[in-house]
Amino acid sequence: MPSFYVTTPIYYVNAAPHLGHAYTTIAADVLARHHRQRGEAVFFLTGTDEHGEPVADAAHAQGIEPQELANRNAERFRALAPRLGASNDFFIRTTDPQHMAKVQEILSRVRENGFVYEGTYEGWYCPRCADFKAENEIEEGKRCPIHHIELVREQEENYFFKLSAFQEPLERLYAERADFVAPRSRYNEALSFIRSGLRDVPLTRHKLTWGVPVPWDDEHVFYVWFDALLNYYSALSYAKPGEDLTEEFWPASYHVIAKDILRFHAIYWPALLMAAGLDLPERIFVHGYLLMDGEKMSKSLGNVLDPFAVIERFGADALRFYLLRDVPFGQDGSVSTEAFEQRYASELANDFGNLASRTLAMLVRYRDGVVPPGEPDPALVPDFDGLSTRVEELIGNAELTLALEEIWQRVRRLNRYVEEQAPWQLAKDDSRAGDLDRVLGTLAEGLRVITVLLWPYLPESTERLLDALGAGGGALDLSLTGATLGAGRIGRVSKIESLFPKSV
Ligand code: ME8
Repeated sequence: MPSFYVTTPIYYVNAAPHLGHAYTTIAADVLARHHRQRGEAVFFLTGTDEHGEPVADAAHAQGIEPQELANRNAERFRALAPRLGASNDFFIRTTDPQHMAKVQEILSRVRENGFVYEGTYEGWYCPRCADFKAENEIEEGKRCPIHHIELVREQEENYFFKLSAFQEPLERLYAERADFVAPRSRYNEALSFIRSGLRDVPLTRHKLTWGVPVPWDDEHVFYVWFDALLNYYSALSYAKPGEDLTEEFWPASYHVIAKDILRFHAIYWPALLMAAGLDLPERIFVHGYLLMDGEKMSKSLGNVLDPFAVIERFGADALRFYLLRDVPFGQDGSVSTEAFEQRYASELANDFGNLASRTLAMLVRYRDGVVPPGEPDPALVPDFDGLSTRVEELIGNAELTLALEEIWQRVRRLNRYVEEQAPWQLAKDDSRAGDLDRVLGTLAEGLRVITVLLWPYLPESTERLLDALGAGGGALDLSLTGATLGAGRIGRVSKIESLFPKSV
């Protein structure tokens, strides 16, 4: 069985989760579910990044220890995943002792392999990003381009990672693997950063104590980014008690991230893996920012929209749908409650919810819930031809929004089919019973196909719908191979409560 390993970034626990975190977790979950539908063995990882300055500073500002703040906020992130409908197989915390031991092991190996040396670092540092800024990134007034706060001039004795040794190997990697980073614009951005010349970077911090101790020098902890990146590797060794999943799932298939952390994932990470003699991930999928009033939403900027509140009122599926439908995956996009409510009413409640409830209601009213056997209507067959293959191709290229649009066109096509065929008219005329059979059978089958294809996006409501479509017993097949018109065998259906009620 082919294996598929997908990750989200591990989120900083300096504050509670917000919609931006929810967005990445949802996107990664769509990929995980889609690959399960392909029949692959899937491992889906998310978690929290708990060391480093952003967390230590936030804790001290509240007068508590970093571990206490980490414990409190890690629980919030852990609880968010299932509320979003995310099907992660494990939740990693970088304060897990197994992770910390693995970081020490791998980074010691990097040193043994000759890629670590001692030196003095001097440069501009943003404590919120936990990142040293290159001269050409710095905003007017020596400010951070993301947080707009003043940068700190840092000078300290450090151990360095010889990133510069990977200039050529990275250029080769990018030349050989044109899809290593997607979309293409991000690939180009990473490549031009490499070509501008790579400088060595600090591997450890001297002044900080909140981090993984450096085994060969107890006055240092590892720089949080190296600790954090290694989560993708360490998790496999202890996620399943008594078993090591590394062999089965390493290297990772996809790392899903936003563009803010591109450099770490597209440059530092492959370089670090090469230095440790480990295989590189297949691809890095980079999405844009969710924007409110044109600014990136972030904990430190304070302009956040609470995903828990949205889910409370409209359900996780509505949030998943809105984010992947309204913001083209890979680009920045504004989010607003108005746009959310508009999509909810016109697309979820009207297009999809109505199609589902009226199809099932007509089957119950006119045929006692029994789906008439027979071939699907030739009038509709061409519109569904090649659909699941197309969806597979698009999702395979991280085109999550385009894939959803392909499916949605069929939702609309089925609604038009209902209007064109007017089953309520056919039902008035006994001589047209055969036509009514064909229309109802085709609708049931069309609804089944789009429900299977929508499952990664709307897991909760599609599972309810599949239950109603499979009311005759025997779970309906969720696999992609069954997602073609005429492939399914629906026996009996039952009515359902509205999937997306209009008044919530
Ligand atoms: O960077 N729009 O953690 P973080 C879209 N710990 N996505 C957003 C977003 C927004 N406005 N805001 C956040 C870190 N995200 C490190 C990562 S990984 C080894 C270590 C999402 O809490 C997006 O995925 O700042 C972004 O890359 C991530 O949260 C940053 O989360």
